[in-house]
Amino acid sequence: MKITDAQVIVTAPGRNYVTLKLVTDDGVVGYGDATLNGRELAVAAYLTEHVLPLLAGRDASRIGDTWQYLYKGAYWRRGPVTMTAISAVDQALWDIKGKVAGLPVHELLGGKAREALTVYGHASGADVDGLLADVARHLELGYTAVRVQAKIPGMDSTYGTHTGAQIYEPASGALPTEETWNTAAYLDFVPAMMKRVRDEFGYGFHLLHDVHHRLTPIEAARLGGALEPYRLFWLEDATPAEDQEAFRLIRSHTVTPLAVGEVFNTIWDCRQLISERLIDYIRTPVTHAGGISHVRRIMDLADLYGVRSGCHGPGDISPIGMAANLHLDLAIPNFGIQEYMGHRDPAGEVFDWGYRYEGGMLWLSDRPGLGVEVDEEAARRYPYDPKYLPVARLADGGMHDW
Ligand code: GCO
Ligand code: MG
Repeated sequence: MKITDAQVIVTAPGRNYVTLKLVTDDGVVGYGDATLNGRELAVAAYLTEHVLPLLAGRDASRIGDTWQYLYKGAYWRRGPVTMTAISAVDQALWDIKGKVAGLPVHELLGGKAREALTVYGHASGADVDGLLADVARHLELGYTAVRVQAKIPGMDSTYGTHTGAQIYEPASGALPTEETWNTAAYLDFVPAMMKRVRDEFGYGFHLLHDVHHRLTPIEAARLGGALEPYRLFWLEDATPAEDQEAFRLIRSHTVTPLAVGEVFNTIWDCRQLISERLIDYIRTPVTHAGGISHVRRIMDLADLYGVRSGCHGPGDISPIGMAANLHLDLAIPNFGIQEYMGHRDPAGEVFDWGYRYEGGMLWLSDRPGLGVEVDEEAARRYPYDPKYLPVARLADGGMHDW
């Protein structure tokens, strides 16, 4: 079973997505998600120029060997662009293997370890009242876990919040928009926001919050302590994620559970955090960290240390990458929770995905492979549309972490 054709599909149905399509000599088609928000064409070019020529004629059944060939063979290891490209190949090969076997990928990973996957949804608001209305909406929809964010008073805009019914879209503008960040205002606001949420809705559901890497370790320690009465499921990305040792300081001050890892791309980024038990949830998704093959190794390492999964699942991971997360989630022993934002219209015109939301959980269909099909004609109707994530500056103009 040889790879005879390969193609990179760039399309923007609601937002940009990069998809790798591999075809075998038997006509089996596999898809992989290669979307790296704001840097889409770097991965598309990496695949087209440096990976596809190496795949022609390779045995599509040898997923592990192809992975090692692309990882070790490049000499330049790791990094988001490389690891997203390798991930796309890995996903497409798992998709092909599943289709050839007539089995969903989770069956190839050992089969279901649970029936469905508990997800958390995103509630947000332009103020706390707006947030409360959105939390109520999520609870009515059956969510048992809700991430809460609201616009911080005194700041012009706050990342991760939306006002309309559509899910929020982090990337906007042909150039990055600039947001002004104020740590003191944020640290005062978040505990008060959490109190309002618990006072209104009680403790019968999980509450999560994302800091987007904006605090120093001691600030994060203070926030974690201040949030203890509200019993968070997790506090996410409290500090810039590349500084693994920072978590030691946070950990020594608070029992609020910690999650990190959506920007990681290999097991090496997570190793110290996991083996020193500095975190509770590892968020590295299939799309950005070498695919199912590599993220499975991360989750295995995490399981040894009692760390559970909480894969990144924003709208900027395509339905293919989302499905890949879900197949892995379904099979691993240490599943924790799955982020679920959904996809903006008209993504459904291009991608036909085999999972559905019901009762606070995502349910995978029995479709073989990853279970997502791509309508290439529809993809052509939505050409690439350059968009960037915003940047954060302080009031004095200095760049801030995010
Ligand atoms: C999350 C996130 C996202 C990211 C976005 C970047 O937890 O879902 O932090 O909103 O910022 O995916 O591309
Ligand atoms: Mg996040």
